[in-house]
Amino acid sequence: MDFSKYHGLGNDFILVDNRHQSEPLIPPETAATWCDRHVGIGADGVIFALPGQNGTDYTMRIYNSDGSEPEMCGNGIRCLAKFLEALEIADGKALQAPHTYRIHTLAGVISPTLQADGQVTVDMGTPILLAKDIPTTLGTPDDKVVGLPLAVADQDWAVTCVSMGNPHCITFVEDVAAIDLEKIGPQFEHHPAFPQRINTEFIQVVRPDYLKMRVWERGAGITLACGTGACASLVAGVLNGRCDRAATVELPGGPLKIEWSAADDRIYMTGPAQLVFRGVVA
Ligand code: ZDP
Repeated sequence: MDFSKYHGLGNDFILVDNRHQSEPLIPPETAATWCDRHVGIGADGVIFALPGQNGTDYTMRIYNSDGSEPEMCGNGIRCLAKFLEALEIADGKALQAPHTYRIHTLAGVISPTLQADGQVTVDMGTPILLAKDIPTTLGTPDDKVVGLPLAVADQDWAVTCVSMGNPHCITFVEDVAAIDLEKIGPQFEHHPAFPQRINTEFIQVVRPDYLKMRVWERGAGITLACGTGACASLVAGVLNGRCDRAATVELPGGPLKIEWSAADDRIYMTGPAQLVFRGVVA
């Protein structure tokens, strides 16, 4: 079977041309094997380009490297946009930048735009803030969760929760480099306060327009970047009065530009996506 390997700031994905069938061509267990960096291709997830639904151009589905299925993937959808462009060009279609795709996801319609300079800007939709919708049992169901205490690894963390379709828990720290991610990440992910598990972002505010982030991803562990996480972190920064509505978020794999538009309440994420190689898997 043919695949393409892409990455967005080192968050890497296996892309599958699934345009002729509305169910993913491989089951989650196979995806987990493909993601294995020793016996597989190696990736943080597998993304399927499926036929569109409800008038959209395409549908995106994704499996994490552990085989679980998240609702959305910010770096992944930039990779998907580049992958679709390559598929369409191979089909003889002439594309002109800027070019926007409307993609059906489990988090609603998300629209990536391929820019003339090669970057991809994604309309990530509006953030979801009520505790019951994250979901989390922290605070009260019909309220936002902003700076509430959560006990993890014998420490109280002030956490803010934001869903970008997928759930995120954000905490602000003095120094992201000092965080023992490997140890505390899993304890956040599996904390009983998060019934759907959680992605956790540790954020150091360098300036109001510049954040440094490290992430422990649900179903994937430590990754070099997380697009939905960068968006959720900027929202958390604004809700806590710690950052501007537009900022650069520096991830281990490089920077993303994030803006939470005051005009339409939507989040816009701009960053790169790159083809690494194409291959055939046994
Ligand atoms: O929500 C989850 O289970 C995440 N692991 C999904 C992947 C998110 C991602 N890193 C992103 O860029 O948004 C791909």
